[in-house]
Amino acid sequence: MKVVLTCLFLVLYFSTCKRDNKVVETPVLPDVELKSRVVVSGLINPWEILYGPDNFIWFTEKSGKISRLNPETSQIIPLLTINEVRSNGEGGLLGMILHPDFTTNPYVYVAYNYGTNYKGKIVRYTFTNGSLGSPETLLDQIPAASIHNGCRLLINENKLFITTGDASITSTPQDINSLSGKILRLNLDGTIPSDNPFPNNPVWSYGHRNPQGLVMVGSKLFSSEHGPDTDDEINRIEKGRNYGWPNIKGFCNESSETSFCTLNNVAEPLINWTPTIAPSGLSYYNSDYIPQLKNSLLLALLKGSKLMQLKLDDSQTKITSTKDFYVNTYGRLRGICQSPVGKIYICTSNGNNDKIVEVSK
Ligand SMILES: [Ca+2]
Repeated sequence: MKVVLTCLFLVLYFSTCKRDNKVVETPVLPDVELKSRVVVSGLINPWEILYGPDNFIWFTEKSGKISRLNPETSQIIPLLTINEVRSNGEGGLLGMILHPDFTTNPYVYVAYNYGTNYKGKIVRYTFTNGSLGSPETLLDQIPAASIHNGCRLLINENKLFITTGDASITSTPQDINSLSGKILRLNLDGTIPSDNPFPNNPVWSYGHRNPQGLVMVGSKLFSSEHGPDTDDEINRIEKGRNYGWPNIKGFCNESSETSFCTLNNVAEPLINWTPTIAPSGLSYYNSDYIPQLKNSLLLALLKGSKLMQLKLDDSQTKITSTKDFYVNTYGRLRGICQSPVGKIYICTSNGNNDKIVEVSK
């Protein structure tokens, strides 16, 4: 009895009590209290925010502007306006990523829409003496439209991943010879990696509608994706897999879906949402700074107008719980990034007086 009581007592402080009464060393810490602070306001449709190695937040605005923000002083340093960008509905200057070895390779990769026949392209700029120049186009002629342009960028192991939407033409995501409705993978010079799933083809996965979030967790790639009137999704992206759009929405759970799913080995989402919430920016939090967020995906929601925590299991293959933050506090949220310390930054997408907000403790 005494042993049992001792164990129960310890459970109040520690997550697990082993059968031999030795305590496993995972303390259940109380949640730290979070506070949020508007770092800057008055922006118009910021889309991507990145925490740079210079301790500035680099961000795009859909109209074509790239800027750096000092999160301590709120000073904005404009870097470049890309005159070629044409903002049209959801399209414009969208994704951006910095080279992972930025000090030795000061390259900035951006995704934007342009031209009267409206296309998307991926361009690499070089950052020298405080300004961006020497644009090199790495990929061009990505179908674009006023809706569903994807454009989230990610670099992992010297490969550039690019999400593309269906650009409102639903016949293209199942066509591996079209650049739309895909997650693409390129070498950092724009060439096609020899180990891509389809020879001489930038397609890494297909059957996507409009993925707008992309993050690597260890060796696993996750994306967020806008569904139609139902079935927003989080997917684990695997080489060469078909994610079903437009034949499949969400899980392979309708009688009309099962044969397509079987024939095409369709990958099902980890989680889906109906009614839809419009998921966009996605990050992975594993810092000790905010312990209750460790091993979680963090998701910026547009329609849902909140920040969502998606807690992962230890193997990072399942979402075990979700929790909402800042519901209707800042409006629609588009992008998310983190500082090395573990502070979180989110940007709003309300179309006027947009903000970059810091979440700290
Ligand atoms: Ca379904």
